[in-house]
Amino acid sequence: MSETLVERPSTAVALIRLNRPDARNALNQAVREQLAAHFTALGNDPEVRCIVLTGGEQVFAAGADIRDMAERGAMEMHLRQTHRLWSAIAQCPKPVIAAVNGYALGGGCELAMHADLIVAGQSASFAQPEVRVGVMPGAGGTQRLTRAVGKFQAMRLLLTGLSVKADEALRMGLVSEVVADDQVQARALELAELIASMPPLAVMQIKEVLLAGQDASLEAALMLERKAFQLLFDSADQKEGMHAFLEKRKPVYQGK
Ligand code: CO8
Repeated sequence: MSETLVERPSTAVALIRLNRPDARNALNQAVREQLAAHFTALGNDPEVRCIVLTGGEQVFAAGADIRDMAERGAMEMHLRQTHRLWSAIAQCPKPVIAAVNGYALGGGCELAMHADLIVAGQSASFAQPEVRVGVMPGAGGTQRLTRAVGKFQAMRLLLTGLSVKADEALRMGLVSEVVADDQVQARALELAELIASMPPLAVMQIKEVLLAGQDASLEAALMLERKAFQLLFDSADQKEGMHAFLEKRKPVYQGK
């Protein structure tokens, strides 16, 4: 049985499932390689308009695989070049929704933060406990967490390894929505279908500009936004969306 599974709940929505329940979905190199391959393939598939990532009903992911790291040296870790695998997820042009039940710890929390939306179950918990095992986050935890929740909450989590439950994570800005535990996947898929019904070129431009703009000056980011906004006026979907509104009918988007 593969450690990650891909399902297609509909033509436009793909669901990636982590499948290492015995190790609480800990991320070993095989899982990271499979995730990179899935996100690359689905990102390139013109039929796919939104991707949901889940660890199932019990646990999202308990972090990088500690058994696999415990005896490694610095050069071995360096030569793994795992940042290239994480980049494949970060660079996915389609919106990604993390559906989080249970623990999202360490690399698991970092994985969730690679998504564009996070839907969490009421009992989900988030933490960056790397400091408790002698290291620190290595897949964006110090940076993406700070961008999501600000310096003082990020420092609290990163320096202590304390975990936050879903409601607190929502208040901090670390998750998008909290729902009942048994509704997480259903709600993530519902949001995915809603996003998939939107014009895909506009959706991808919004994602690209929002993420690139976060790391640019306001002036540069506003220019990125303006250029992307103007670019969309060359799309058939812009004409369709506006004409459909004026003609009081439902738009039919083609991604062109
Ligand atoms: N790595 C490897 N195995 C794990 C991990 C993990 N992170 N988490 C759980 N497991 C395994 C356990 O060893 C155990 O295996 P076995 O049955 O063979 O003994 C099995 O999963 C079940 O675990 P528990 O018995 O502990 O289950 P509980 O339900 O009691 O507890 C917890 C679940 C709370 C998730 C607990 O297992 C735990 O605290 N896990 C470790 C959490 C942690 O510290 N995560 C951070 C890891 S470091 C990290 O993520 C660095 C990220 C850097 C990314 C960049 C990489 C290049």
